[in-house]
Amino acid sequence: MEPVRIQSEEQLSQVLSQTVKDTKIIDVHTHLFPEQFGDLCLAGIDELLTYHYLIAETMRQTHVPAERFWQLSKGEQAELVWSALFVQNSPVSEATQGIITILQTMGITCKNRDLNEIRRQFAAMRNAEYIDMIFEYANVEKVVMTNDPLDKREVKYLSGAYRSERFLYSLRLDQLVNHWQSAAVTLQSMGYPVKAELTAATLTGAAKFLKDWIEKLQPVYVALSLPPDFSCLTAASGTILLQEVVLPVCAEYQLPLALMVGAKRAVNPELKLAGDAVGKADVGAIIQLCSTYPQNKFLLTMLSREDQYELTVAARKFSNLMLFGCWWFLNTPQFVDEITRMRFELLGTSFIPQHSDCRVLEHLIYKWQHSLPRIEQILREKYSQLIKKSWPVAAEDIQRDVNKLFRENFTTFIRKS
Ligand code: RAT
Ligand code: ZN
Repeated sequence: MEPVRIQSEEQLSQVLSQTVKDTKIIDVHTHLFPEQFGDLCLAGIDELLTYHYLIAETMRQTHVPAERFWQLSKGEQAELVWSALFVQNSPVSEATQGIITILQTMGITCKNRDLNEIRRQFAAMRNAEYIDMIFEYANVEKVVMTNDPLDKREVKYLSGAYRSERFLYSLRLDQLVNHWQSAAVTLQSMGYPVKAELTAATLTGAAKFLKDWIEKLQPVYVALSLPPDFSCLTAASGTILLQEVVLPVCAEYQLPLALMVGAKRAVNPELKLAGDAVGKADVGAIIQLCSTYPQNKFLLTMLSREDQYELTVAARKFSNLMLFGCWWFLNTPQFVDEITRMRFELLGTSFIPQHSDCRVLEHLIYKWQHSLPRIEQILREKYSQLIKKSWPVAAEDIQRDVNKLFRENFTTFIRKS
């Protein structure tokens, strides 16, 4: 049967929205954990309010010293955030609007802005199907976790036999690569024959650690965040570990390396997780990696707005480079719109438009509800231009494209040959 051509703007909008609704998302980078991971599985209003994005904003609106804030219990911290950002001020920032989106979607009322009332409503909803319900609201099928066996709180769960179709492993190497001195001590305690100095035996020991965890977890990719000043040309221990250990092991196992570049860690260490900032990085270093290691695959996102254009052009040149997401401070309406538009215009549909970076389960709702309509709107404009120029656009074309953007570009990229 001939595919049905879309004839009008109205029909286009209807088919596109329905297709987006019908396409279950694979969320390629989150910090979520399943219930089996005990206290690492975060959910509920107090966890939502103590998200580090909101803590940073609270510190600007109150005069509470950071040290005092960290002495408070989780519930007290949540109360302070609520009062500072939702009662004493209007929740206009992206992260505060996210909370409002979650409340509205879940049908939670907050007429008197009473946090206890909201807590009661959240508690009343918790049941065995709660996680299913949140995934359903967000239209997400699978999420990729961020897993670090060098994290003391996490390793006990990773050592078990947990496997799930919904929560996929990724092996995060920030501790190993960016903090080798302390990682070496932990590796020694695990029985790996490594030293602080990067001797040949130490590099072999680090590679063995990596291989053991790849075999145990079967991650969908290996991941690493890099500072803005990352360069392949330095003799820093991180650069050596990346080139001598991580890239060869990734190539051997045919695993993509996800690089997240441009976070300036702990510019205000008092704020802990909330104390990281951003710096412009060097896209030249990424080009060098992609060309020097053609047998490796790179998933890539950069944090600085200023890097986005160069990075998108770089992606045109290397098929082993897959861009993903508008990361962290770029996950705001303005930047999602700007960056996604540019990517469509320079890369067609060959990129992964967004990931959520959720830390708390219900984040899935707002992160996707805020970005999806923007991506959909840009697509609508592009199809509309095609239709106006008499190019045949069929529902099947739209389904193929949307499926690639939210699922297949990722599943194809991680597939082993
Ligand atoms: O977005 C975040 O929550 C950041 O703190 C980071 O976790 C970042 O996404 C990362 O993965 O390093
Ligand atoms: Zn993250």
